[in-house]
Amino acid sequence: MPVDVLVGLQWGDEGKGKIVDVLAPTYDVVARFQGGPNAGHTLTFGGTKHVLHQVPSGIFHPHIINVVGNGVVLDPVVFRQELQKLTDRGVNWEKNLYISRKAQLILPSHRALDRINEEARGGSKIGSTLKGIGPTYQDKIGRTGLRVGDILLPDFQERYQQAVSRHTTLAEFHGRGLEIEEFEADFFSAVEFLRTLKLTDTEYLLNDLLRQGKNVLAEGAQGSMLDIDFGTYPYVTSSSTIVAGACTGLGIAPRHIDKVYGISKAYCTRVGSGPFPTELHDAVGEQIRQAGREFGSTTGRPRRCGWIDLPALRYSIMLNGVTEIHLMKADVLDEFDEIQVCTHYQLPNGEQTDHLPDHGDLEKLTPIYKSLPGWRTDLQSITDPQALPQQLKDYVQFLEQHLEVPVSIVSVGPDRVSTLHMS
Ligand code: 2SA
Ligand code: MG
Repeated sequence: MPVDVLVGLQWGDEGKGKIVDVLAPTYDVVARFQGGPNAGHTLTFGGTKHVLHQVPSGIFHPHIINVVGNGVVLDPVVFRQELQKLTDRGVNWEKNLYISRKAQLILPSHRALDRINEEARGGSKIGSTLKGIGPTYQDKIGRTGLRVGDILLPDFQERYQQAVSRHTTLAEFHGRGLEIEEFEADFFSAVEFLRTLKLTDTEYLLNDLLRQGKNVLAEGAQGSMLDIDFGTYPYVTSSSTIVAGACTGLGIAPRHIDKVYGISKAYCTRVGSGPFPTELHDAVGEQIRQAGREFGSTTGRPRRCGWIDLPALRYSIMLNGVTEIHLMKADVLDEFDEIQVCTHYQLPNGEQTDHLPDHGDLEKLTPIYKSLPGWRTDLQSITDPQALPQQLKDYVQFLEQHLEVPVSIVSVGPDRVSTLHMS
């Protein structure tokens, strides 16, 4: 039985949480394979908005097994808070939540280092969420990390102290102290809580479930343009956000993968620093930000806004082998007379290209736009795809032609019900 993978095609915040929630009823398992508390997946149903950071977005469906995979970096303090919030809302997650013993632990000192590293970068900050993501993955790859399973060992405390000593040295390199004492009691009480959860070898769990014929949805976080290899390096996150990351981040073989859902907004946003060719610094960008409520769901930072970027999308689609596109937040463009689509870039020497140059050169590009008529219709009230305005249908068709992948879902509002399945 297959694993379908859902990935963001842009710089994150494409609406992945909503789509996982909509697709979840047809899956038995939802699994997170990378990232950690930097993610903010927003789900809206029954008039209430829920934001998840580390808990997989299948958690609201009682029949779904939710897995935090080995590729994830887990902050026990944030995790406990999230689960407490779910309990307060009456969500019964205890039975259905499994955590990989191989997932990496985010320590208070990782969070401190994230801040120290960012401050040391001066004018070239990554725009990190300051959740400790980079330093934790650094320790993982450097083979010095602590894993979730380590909290069960009798010498966990010693291992923790060793890590803190190393981190203290790194902080001293920047002339700084870690200043984590006030967070440690909370960390250790969250670790106690984590011990009571289902910590397991989730690669066995997932492969057993696949053998039993269960369907798995792998839920990506951030976006393909933030991928550690293929994103706008170094302005990226520290994990493999593309489909390949689902194999290493869950322990499932590529041959199990079937559908790849590529999630894109009808426009484009980015939070944090780094190149963004179609960014709008004008009133139009501000109008998109206000209409789309484009503020970080983890940090509250205003997101940078711009038009949809087809060369960047084609790149993401290629890397992920996307089989269908879900076009999100179309309703945000309701008020525009014209919708711009970037089809190519112009290089400083006047040449045109539809390839993505490396990040330094990306900053020197001029996007070339094709203008399409806007629909000037309130989309949120539409529930039948046939009833969509012709201009939006034309927009979707234009995207399909240029991206060579069908758009199977158009989302016209945050609620579960505002999800139109195109045939
Ligand atoms: P980090 O913290 O090391 O992963 O940051 C590195 C870069 O990755 C970006 N990044 C994100 N971009 C969009 N959305 C993310 N999740 C939150 C959300 C972000 C928020 O859903 O809104 O609330 O601000 C996310 N996580 C990481 C980050 O901006 C850096 O550019
Ligand atoms: Mg988000």
